[in-house]
Amino acid sequence: MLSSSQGKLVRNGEGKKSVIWLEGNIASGKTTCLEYFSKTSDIEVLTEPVSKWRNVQGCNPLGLMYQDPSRWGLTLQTYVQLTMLDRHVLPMASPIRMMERSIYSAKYIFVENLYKSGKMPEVDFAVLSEWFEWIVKNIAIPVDLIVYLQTSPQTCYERLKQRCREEEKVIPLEYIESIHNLYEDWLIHHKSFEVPAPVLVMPADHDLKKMLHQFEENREKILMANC
Ligand code: DCP
Repeated sequence: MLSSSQGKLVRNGEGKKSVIWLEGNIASGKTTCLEYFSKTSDIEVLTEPVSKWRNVQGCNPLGLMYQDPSRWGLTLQTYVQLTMLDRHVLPMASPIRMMERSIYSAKYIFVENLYKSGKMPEVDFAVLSEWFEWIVKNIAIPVDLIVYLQTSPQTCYERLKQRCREEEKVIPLEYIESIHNLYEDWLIHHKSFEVPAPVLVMPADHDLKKMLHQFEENREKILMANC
């Protein structure tokens, strides 16, 4: 049994741990949500290793991928797969872990998008797919709840333009729409791939104030994922 009040978590029941994945489109507000829950004691928050994707030994695979996806998509996504796996297997430091995205969305959303849009050669897709299948078959990737920040592509596009991350300046609305459709097919319509845990859908087009209110409203549901 677990209860929480004013950011303090009270957990009864020995040794039960829970893992929550926070999923959503580019610029859907994942960072804000993670920041919010990071203030709760007994939760560890793992952000997406974007800084590594922008700088691996002095190279920027994220930037290269946006410049020339056909050439660099495999490079970026191989590194994403490695860095996400590294996050998944990290021993848990708290009873609850909330992590930004997962090795699953890396494959089911981003790799799939590159391939489906004709920007990833078949051989690259095949190699990444075999790597992914091997990993999920042989390595335990725990998850108890998926929180999906559901946005409209237009909202994400506006937020993306506002935050002005250098590499992302070339992203068109159509790219955000494709990512949105893949997420919806996966987590809402259950039309594409296996969904490895129950999904909590949180509408996320709202302004900051309303989003913070919604996080608070859903606090118990999220933190009790495994109870
Ligand atoms: N990305 C990618 N392939 C993946 C995962 C992410 O190409 N498998 C890209 C999309 C973005 C960048 O990495 O350009 C970072 O992802 P987000 O924008 O979703 O991460 P943020 O931390 O910026 O999310 P948010 O704005 O929701 O807080």
